[in-house]
Amino acid sequence: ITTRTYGSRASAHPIPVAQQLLACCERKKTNLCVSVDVTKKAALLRIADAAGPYICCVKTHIDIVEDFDQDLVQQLQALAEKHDFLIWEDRKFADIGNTVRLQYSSGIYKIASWSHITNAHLVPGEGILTGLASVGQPLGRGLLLLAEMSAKGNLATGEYTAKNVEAARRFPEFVMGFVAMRRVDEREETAGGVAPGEGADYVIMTPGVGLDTKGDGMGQQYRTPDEVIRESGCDIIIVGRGIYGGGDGNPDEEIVRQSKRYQEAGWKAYEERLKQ
Ligand code: UP6
Repeated sequence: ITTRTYGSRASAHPIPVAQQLLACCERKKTNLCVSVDVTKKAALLRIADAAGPYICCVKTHIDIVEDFDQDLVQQLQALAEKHDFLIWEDRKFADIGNTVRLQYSSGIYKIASWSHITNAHLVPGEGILTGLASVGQPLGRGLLLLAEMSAKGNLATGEYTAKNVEAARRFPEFVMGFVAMRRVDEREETAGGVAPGEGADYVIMTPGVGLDTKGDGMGQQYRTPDEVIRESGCDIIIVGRGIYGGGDGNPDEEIVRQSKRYQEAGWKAYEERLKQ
């Protein structure tokens, strides 16, 4: 588990978007990414604006927004400027290289044109990375591989997780890290890992974070910021319903209150980790 600061990791990182993310964590003293899973444009923008001061990243599922338009993208980009955060479209690409190349660049959403970060499953093999990198790398985008998942009974374990780490090492200018539940890049249980401090520096971004509940009745499993950041060595906590509350979202005051609460808990866990 790394005890280096976000700031020192930012300056040494080879991928510009990872530098930006880590530098933003250091500057704003936050390792919180808010996941805004709402179906209305106005709700998405409202939540991103309210949470904005307390976060390093907004994660979207753009294909659930019923009234999506180009203006949503422009307004979200303006909020990212205003509040100093990055945008991650949680697209979870999972097709062959040629198909994902088109899904990433084209269609209604043109994800690569506005999303600093996106992510992919390695199920189709490394061709998916060749396809996505052909679009994203020239634009300075970064990719996360889903090496592990938070949901109960998920199949991203063991040898599959290790294969994700091995594949990432073959795309050092594009794969900036992993969605994972622990430091999968370090050699403990993972065959694909190396010893702490050796090899590339990956950003581990971790969903399934909540302070008030253990699950959602649909397989989601929640851990606390302390378990995720200090005990498991992950870098970024991703919080959705714990902040926006489900539906069209909590009122602004509640979003601000919860964002501050998770920011503080995540940062405290990080400071404790630095002392270990
Ligand atoms: N997400 C997970 N688990 C994973 C990968 N991604 O929960 O393994 C995503 C979900 C959702 C968010 O798609 O957008 O993280 C979690 O939301 P929640 O905090 O409301 O459960």
